Amino acid sequence: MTELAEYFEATIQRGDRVEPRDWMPDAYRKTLVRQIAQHAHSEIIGMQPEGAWISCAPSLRRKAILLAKVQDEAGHGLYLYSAAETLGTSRRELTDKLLAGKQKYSSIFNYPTPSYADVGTIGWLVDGAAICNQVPLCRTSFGPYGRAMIRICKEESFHQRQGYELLMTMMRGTDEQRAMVQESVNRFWWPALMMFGPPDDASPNTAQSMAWGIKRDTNDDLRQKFVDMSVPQAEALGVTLPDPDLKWNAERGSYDFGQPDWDEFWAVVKGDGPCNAERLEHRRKAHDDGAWVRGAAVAFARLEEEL
Ligand code: FAQ
Repeated sequence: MTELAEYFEATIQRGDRVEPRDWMPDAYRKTLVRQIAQHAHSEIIGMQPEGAWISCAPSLRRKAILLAKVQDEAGHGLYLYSAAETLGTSRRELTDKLLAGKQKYSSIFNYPTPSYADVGTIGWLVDGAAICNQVPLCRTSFGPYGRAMIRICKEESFHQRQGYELLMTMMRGTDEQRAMVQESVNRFWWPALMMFGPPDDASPNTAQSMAWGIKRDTNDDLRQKFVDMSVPQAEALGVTLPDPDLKWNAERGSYDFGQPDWDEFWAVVKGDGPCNAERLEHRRKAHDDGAWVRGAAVAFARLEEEL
């Protein structure tokens, strides 16, 4: 092992951060770019399902909250693309790969949002799952990624609370509103569990990512934590979770629960989900429509250099 590789290993073992100018194995860099890019793309594509409700929000207050949340997601995408740039990959390169279907984004954003209650359910369950997954990532071994996560997690907490508060308000409303919430939770529960990735024994990346301190917990451990956290919240809300196998296991001090449909998960990840084509098409159009802005920014930068 070279001196540089030994220094890298020692940094990881001490639990210290690896910084952009430090030597790192190519595979470590590649894994980070893969995970950070997928995460950034998820934030940007993730603006679409809720963004569709901004113009139809039922009050000015709800509209202002939703607008702020969706803008936050754009900001999260930018922090993450910036973190990836410190590893030597440009945002342009990553965006091109996303648009060419060569890089992934979270499966959850390939599900439709036909009901206004979905805005609340996404906040509660999707942001809730995101927090569960991302709080440990604040301690990830790569400095810029961990620091971006700290800021993102603070905002995700607000997102989760606004979703839960929206659902709570609907649950205090009419029978029809309560039915809307339950229907939405029924659709989003299993896809939310899928956000943590495949079961550990079908996860090719977990072992190495844990050894490098990129991931701090396994997919199954985080999924369990999310279930344990969500069940009392569902009870307080007055909704049922659509899993007949869900029950408290006193011995383990955790809930037992059923498995999501993993065939559906892989189909969605491979591009065959209900909204994959629509999400990418929308993103491509937004990218093309924004070409003049990027062109103007480059022209302005050149002009400044000349002055
Ligand atoms: N969807 O070996 P593993 C948000 C892929 S939160 C799609 O277990 P890994 C906030 C995986 O990439 C959502 N693909 O992989 C928000 C790999 O494929 P590859 C984003 C998935 O990386 C809320 C293959 O399967 N959060 O956006 C998924 O060790 C509301 C094998 O899997 C993050 O990205 C999936 N669910 O673990 C925004 C968090 N799961 O690349 C708007 C950071 C797995 O080898 C509104 N990422 N795959 O071809 C992570 O923690 C990890 O990357 C995991 C996957 C846990 C997602």
